[in-house]
Amino acid sequence: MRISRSDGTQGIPHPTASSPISKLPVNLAISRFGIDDDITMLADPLFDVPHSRPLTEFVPFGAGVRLPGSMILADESIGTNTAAPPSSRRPHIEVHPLLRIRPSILVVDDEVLYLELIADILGDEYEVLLAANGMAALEIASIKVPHLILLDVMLPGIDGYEIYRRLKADRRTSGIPVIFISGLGEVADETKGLTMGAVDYITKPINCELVRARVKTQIALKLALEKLTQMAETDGLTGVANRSHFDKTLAYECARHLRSGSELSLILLDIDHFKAFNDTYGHVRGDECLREIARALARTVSRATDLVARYGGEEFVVLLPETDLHGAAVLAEKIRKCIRDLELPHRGSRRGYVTASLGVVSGRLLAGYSSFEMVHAADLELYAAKAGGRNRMSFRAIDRFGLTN
Ligand code: GH3
Ligand code: MG
Ligand code: MG
Repeated sequence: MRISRSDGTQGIPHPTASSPISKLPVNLAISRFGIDDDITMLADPLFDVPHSRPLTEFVPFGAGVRLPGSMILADESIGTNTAAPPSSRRPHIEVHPLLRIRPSILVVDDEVLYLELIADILGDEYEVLLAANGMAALEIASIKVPHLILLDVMLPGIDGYEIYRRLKADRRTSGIPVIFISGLGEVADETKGLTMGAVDYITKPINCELVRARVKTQIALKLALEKLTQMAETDGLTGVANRSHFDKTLAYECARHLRSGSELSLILLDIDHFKAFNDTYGHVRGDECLREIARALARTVSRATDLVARYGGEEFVVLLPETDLHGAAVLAEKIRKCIRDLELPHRGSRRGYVTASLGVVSGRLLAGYSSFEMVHAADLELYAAKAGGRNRMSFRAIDRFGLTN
């Protein structure tokens, strides 16, 4: 049992080295409970967490400072996963009930007094991250993906407008709302910021209540939008990703793998004799069975970059980026066994339990590919698994997606 304790100086920007903030400790720990790879994060000197491991400092020296008591929601697999498209790759995260995750806000200003003042205004309600220059802001934003950014327009070197453009050009940060803060109180300046797409504009000298109120509104909007997005991407019955989200992610991953030249794998899974299951036990039990299978899949597939989705009816897909055929086949076999070992009774199947068949394909993509060639190839393997007697998998390496027609 241990809690990681680091003295916050590691992340202090040079200009604030003498600030009282630098002398306060930051305490963090990440813990995994149980076998499901659920992640629980705690940040408090009072807690001793079993199986915890220290969180590596993600803000390089001189780049930024994290306030004492702030909570970090980041695991190496999430926080540094530059390939992850928004919201699709979040592993199941459970937050200790004693410590609710607070929305995070990145404040960017070269004036240390303003950094401290805004941190003071917002620190009680939010996790506040601070950056004293534009490059540090871009780095922290891409790693932490805060809920909101307060961005000073007048920064040395790259100004706030340019930082804004770069944030919007990066897929990892483009969805973060930005409020500009500026001493330029002219209508033209404000109009420029808002026209670029900033959600609000605050002028210096700042008013504490105004900052609090405007931030509160934008955070509420952001959280509501995140919830809506999550609902739109989730299958209502099983809770895993839905078909439309899978289609989008597949297209994204195919394009990314075409550029990188690395291998992409896909598992297509179909429950055996499911019509007979419904006929025997009714559709309500059928639905419960689908939920059980989805849970088993989510448990077995643990990498943050993998995606489990319901393809339709009693078919599921697992998309495995940067994975070769060997890795995909090992996982598919683990899934097959896990479903069989659930021992869900099925009188309509000669095996007596619910089983599934799986088709697995892996390959590299060539220009001119169609992402659905992959699904089609996995479908052929699934058909082979069914024809071979069900409760099994069939796999094939295809290193020339794009030339299969
Ligand atoms: P096979 O082993 O060849 O896959 O046979 P099967 O019976 O599983 O395949 P078939 O395509 O004949 O039947 C699929 C069944 O899945 C039919 C349909 O009633 C059932 N099903 C599809 N979606 C749902 C659902 O959302 N809930 C329930 N309860 N059943 C569903
Ligand atoms: Mg089917
Ligand atoms: Mg079936």
